[in-house]
Amino acid sequence: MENYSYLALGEELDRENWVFTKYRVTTDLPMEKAAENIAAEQSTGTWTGISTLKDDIFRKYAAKVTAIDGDMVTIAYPVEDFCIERGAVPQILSVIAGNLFGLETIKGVRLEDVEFCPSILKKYKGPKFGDKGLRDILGRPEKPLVGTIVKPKIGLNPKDTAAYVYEAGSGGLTNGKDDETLVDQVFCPIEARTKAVAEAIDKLKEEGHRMVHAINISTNGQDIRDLAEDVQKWGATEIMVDVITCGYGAVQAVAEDPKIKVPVHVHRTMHGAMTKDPLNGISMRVVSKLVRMCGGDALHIGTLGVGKMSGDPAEGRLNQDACQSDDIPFKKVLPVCSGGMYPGIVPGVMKAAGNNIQIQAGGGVAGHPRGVRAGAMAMCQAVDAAYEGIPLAEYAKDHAELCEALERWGSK
Ligand code: CAP
Ligand code: MG
Repeated sequence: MENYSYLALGEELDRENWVFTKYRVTTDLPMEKAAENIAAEQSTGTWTGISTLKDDIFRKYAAKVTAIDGDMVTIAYPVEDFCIERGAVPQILSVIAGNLFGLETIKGVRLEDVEFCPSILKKYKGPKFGDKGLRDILGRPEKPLVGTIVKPKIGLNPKDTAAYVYEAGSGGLTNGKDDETLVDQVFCPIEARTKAVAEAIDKLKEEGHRMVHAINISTNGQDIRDLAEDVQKWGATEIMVDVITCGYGAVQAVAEDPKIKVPVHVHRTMHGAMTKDPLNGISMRVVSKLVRMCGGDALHIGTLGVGKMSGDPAEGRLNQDACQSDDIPFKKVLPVCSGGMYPGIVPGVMKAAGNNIQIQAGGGVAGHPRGVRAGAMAMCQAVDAAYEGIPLAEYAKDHAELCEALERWGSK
């Protein structure tokens, strides 16, 4: 039994055949040792030398620590370690983000990034619609899409949900969505809600306004595709999946279903459990890359340090890049900036994230002093002002709804 070394510092590996990962590691061990522990545990090793690990197995399947820069460790995994034919994210995650989090010798480890090789990417289809597809549906080629989350997040019945959507669309919003905790509760059955919202959206269309509303279908793996097909039949114009609670396979199953012909909005509720700690967990950038592979058309990326949810601007930009970069062969995911949005912070978000985003406000629409329609108008006015480079205070002089929103919440 021999003890193998997983260190290959400085070795240049072929990007066609290796998956590269970056981990931020906190440990009392020498960093090289800690990095080797991770590479071993996640590929051919375990806590001791083993008689069954032969040279040829090690040579073909062992991960390699190719760089250490302070607390940042690069580990490359041979493509053969992944079961490409089944193309499954669960197996990928068990390799790049599995047992390593529990290792006693590692005090903290955060998977910061992953770069997949072409043979793995080829097994995924990416978004059916992507940012451009969504914009085409809505006839809005350049300005940020402006949306709302129906609030309160639970409690409204189908009729009141539809009335909210109609008011929001009448105020100019392009997107509506269910909240992450609403699926098919007794107070708001999904069939009745979907049909009522579809009627509201049809009415808006007759009046000349295009809008989509994402119905949350987050449910068990064995049911989610059927539910997606059902809500589409009942008139859904978009579908929403909570990716962390449902799993990437759920997004993929729905997005790759050829019968599904509406975009998939991906919510990331519970992501904070793994993304929030800077020294432990999994970065949102990794989540974003996997969602894009699995076919999400729009994905929450945070408000780049401006809204109610934590998340710094630099991380937000990395998430945005994962949704939008040109270096992978998929359509681009529309980044969604949501969480504590209100008109006064719209320019800050657009300054940080640009125009190719969906800006969304729940409380920042429903909390307007004159109700949902005025709240929607105020959000659209804020987006128009920022798009045209006009300060909000000036624009508000002849836009009453924006003026009222600024009086209520201010700006920053
Ligand atoms: C926003 C929201 C979203 C958050 C999630 C909420 O509502 O509906 O779920 O955006 O955060 O319930 O908080 P408000 P993230 O506009 O009323 O805040 O997008 O960061 O995952
Ligand atoms: Mg929500």
